[in-house]
Amino acid sequence: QSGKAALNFTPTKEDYQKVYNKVVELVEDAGDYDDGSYGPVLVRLAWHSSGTYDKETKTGGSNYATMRFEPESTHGANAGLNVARDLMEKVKQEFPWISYGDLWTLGGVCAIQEMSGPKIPWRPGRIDGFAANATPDGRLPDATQGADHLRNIFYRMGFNDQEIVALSGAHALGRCHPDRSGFDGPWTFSPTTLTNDYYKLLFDEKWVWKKWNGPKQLEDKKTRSLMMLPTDYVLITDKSYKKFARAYADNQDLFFKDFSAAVSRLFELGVPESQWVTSEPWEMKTKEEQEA
Ligand code: CCH
Repeated sequence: QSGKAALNFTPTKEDYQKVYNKVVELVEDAGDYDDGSYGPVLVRLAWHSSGTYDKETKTGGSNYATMRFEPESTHGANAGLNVARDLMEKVKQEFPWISYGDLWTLGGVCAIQEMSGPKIPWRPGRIDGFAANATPDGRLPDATQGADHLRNIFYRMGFNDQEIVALSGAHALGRCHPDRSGFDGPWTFSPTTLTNDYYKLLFDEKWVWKKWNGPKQLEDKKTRSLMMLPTDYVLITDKSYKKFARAYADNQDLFFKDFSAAVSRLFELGVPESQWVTSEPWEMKTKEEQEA
């Protein structure tokens, strides 16, 4: 579409499905990047663009996609997310009518679903904002801290302990990069497939502090190839978190159900009700379902 056509165009669910399908194409075309997929870093972009929300002041969240602007783009927590933003820019060029907030969250939904995760109900309606809509640094969690810090951060977004534990299961995906966060390594042996292995490994492996010059992180004693952040480890040391972590370790269906609900809500944080184009979120089709 030309820029002019884009202005007069009211996209339908089918148009958003086309955007989804374009993301699938790009995610799979990752070559040697990380574990052969851009999926995990797209999930992280969607999460970091949403997780700045503060329910008291109703600031932050996915509405305005303010991570496009400095200084938010250079906030320490967002290091490396330029990879994901640049990838999404290729989608934006083909579908200029979509807002960045819708694009980034739909990218996260697509990545989760295509990496064997549950359906994440999603709907469009976010609008592009300005640098002035950005929130100050420090709203995203700090991996070196503990259980209370996680509560402070996630309660501010409006989540409870169960949802904190469910959302953390995203760390079944992807890895830490020394040149981004300083931490190193993946959480699971299958970082491009969503499973409940993150919880299982937390309980089943013996976790010891890694001896190195980097930031404090744990490694599994047996293979020393997996990692946990201090904030991951509190999910089995804090009594309230542990109960939910155990339930998710024992039941992947339960994890998927709760993860889907919590992520769907996460990606909607900060969007005024009046902006949604539909009252009921949609389930976008996976590539596999469309081929069937
Ligand atoms: Fe996370 N995450 N995350 N995380 N995260 C990192 C990577 C990923 C924390 C810290 C880190 C969530 C919650 C938390 C993903 C999704 C979610 C990294 C490594 C750190 C550090 C970054 C790097 O070096 O590239 C902390 C602390 C919390 C506290 O709760 C939540 C919630 C989600 C999504 C729902 C994903 C996916 C990655 C992998 C990214 C990649 O590039 O592989």
